[in-house]
Amino acid sequence: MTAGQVPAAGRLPAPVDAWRRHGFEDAASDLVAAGTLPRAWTDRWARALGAPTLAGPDGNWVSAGELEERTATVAGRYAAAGLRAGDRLLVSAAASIDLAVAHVAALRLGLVVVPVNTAFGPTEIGAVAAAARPALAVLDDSARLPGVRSTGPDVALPDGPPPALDEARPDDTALLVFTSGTTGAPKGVPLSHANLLATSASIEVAWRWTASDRLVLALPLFHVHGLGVGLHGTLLAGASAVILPRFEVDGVLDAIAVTGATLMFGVPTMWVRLAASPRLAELGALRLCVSGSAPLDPSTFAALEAGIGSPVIERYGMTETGMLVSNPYDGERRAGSVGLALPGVEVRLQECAGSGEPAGEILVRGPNVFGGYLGGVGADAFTADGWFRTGDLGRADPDGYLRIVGRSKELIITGGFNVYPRDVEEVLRGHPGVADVAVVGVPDPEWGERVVACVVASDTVGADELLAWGADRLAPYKRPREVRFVDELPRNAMGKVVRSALAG
Ligand code: MLC
Ligand code: AMP
Repeated sequence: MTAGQVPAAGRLPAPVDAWRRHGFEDAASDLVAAGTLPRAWTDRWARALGAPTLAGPDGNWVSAGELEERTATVAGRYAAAGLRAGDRLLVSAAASIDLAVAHVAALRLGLVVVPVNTAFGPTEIGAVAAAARPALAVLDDSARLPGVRSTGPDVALPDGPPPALDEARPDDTALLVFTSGTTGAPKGVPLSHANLLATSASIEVAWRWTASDRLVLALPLFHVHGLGVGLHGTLLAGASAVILPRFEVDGVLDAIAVTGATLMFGVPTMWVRLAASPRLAELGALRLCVSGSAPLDPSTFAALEAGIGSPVIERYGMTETGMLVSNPYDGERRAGSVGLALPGVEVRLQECAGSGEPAGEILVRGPNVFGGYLGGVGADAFTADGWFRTGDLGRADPDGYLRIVGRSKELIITGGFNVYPRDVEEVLRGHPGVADVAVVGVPDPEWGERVVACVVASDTVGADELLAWGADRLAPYKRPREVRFVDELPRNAMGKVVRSALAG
């Protein structure tokens, strides 16, 4: 990679200019002026105490005033349990109002929330806990994490005196998200209050999110999509959300009909399933549908547009950066493109040295971008002049619309969940019948990519045995769906496995 090379065709327009053309006028807008999300949220609540904020599938609404009281009470319980600002709270449970309250209460007290995938078994959640050292865990099932003090999503701990609230500073860490590392140990991504606020404020502007909007939130609350975009954005806009414990096509459509929802956010697998429903046209009741976390196939985009009557907005983001690029609300929503750099975000493409390709690695900068991994690992993730290297490869259309054309990082995205090939390879290599293995993502119409293990066997071993070995040791979404036996793995001159040759 050479520094500073910006191919003319890959230069994206200055974000404010681009958005001004699509109706975003406030060039001087300071996205992080409110300081922190808890401050911004409580300001909003105070202005409309009776406004509905969150409801569960039963349709019972929690008002802004009630949300303020419930989060203050739970924050008081954390404090009475000995937790102080800066302490870490590990959170892993299905989405619910209680869970949202537990999360917002933690941010109001200045705790650092460590969200963990509910599919993680004891080994995987244990590895995160060992790295995060939480003072307390909020768990759907305490047996998942023995040895760590825990409570349920309702935080049914003794009440305590009212603690100081909403005093976190913009630079304080609010979220610590662990992505699996290819080195085996989980890699911590600290996101500051200012980072989270910048993402929420940027999409509020870009998607014209207002207090009259109502989101169907069927995403898990342990990733930035459900948490940082869905929940935080709803509360910043003073809007409301129906929180569903899991995604089901009919459950989402019923919730839209019953609650008069206006927004739905989802990963492409959700949109593929909705597009196949005979009830697809019911999504036409919404003001806006947004897809992200993985590429939306243009054929799905077209099927949705035909069925709903208007095109979805595809957007692009990352845990480390929050939201980066989005198709415009007004103006063309282009299939196969993630759109324009969001307000406040700078994007550029850096050509791969000598590749001769018009595509380059996507580099980003802005108040939404984190400051670096926990413990200073992965410092090469930033260029010398402070741009974050996303590991995604992009190409810009002449008018600045960005297309994601591949990844330079070894990552499989299945149903919007990230699978790091080496984590799965390590598990399979532990089987005595496996001499060598490469795990790849194979294109799949529903999941985007499907996890496939290419195995060089050292002994007589069947595919079923290896699949069962993986099933005993890996969260369901990481498990290989297929084993392909090969005589040897294709390697380049450096001895590195050529994964692209296996992923067909
Ligand atoms: C579930 N399974 C998966 C899977 N999800 N397998 C592969 N990939 C996945 N993502 C497994 C189940 O355990 C089950 O295994 C089998 O697949 C079928 O289950 P299902 O009932 O059909 O799946 P379902 O529970 O409906 O889950 C599908 C889904 C879910 C799409 C609703 O995966 C999901 O909520 N995805 C959202 C992920 C997300 O929020 N990503 C955001 C990351 S943030 P078995 O073995 O029992 O058959 C990010 C930044 C950004 O990327 O830009 O947003
Ligand atoms: P995560 O680490 O879970 O936050 O996943 C971030 C990754 O998801 C990005 O680096 C991209 O590879 C991918 N991603 C997110 N949105 C999109 C999108 N709209 N199109 C293609 N890839 C996406």
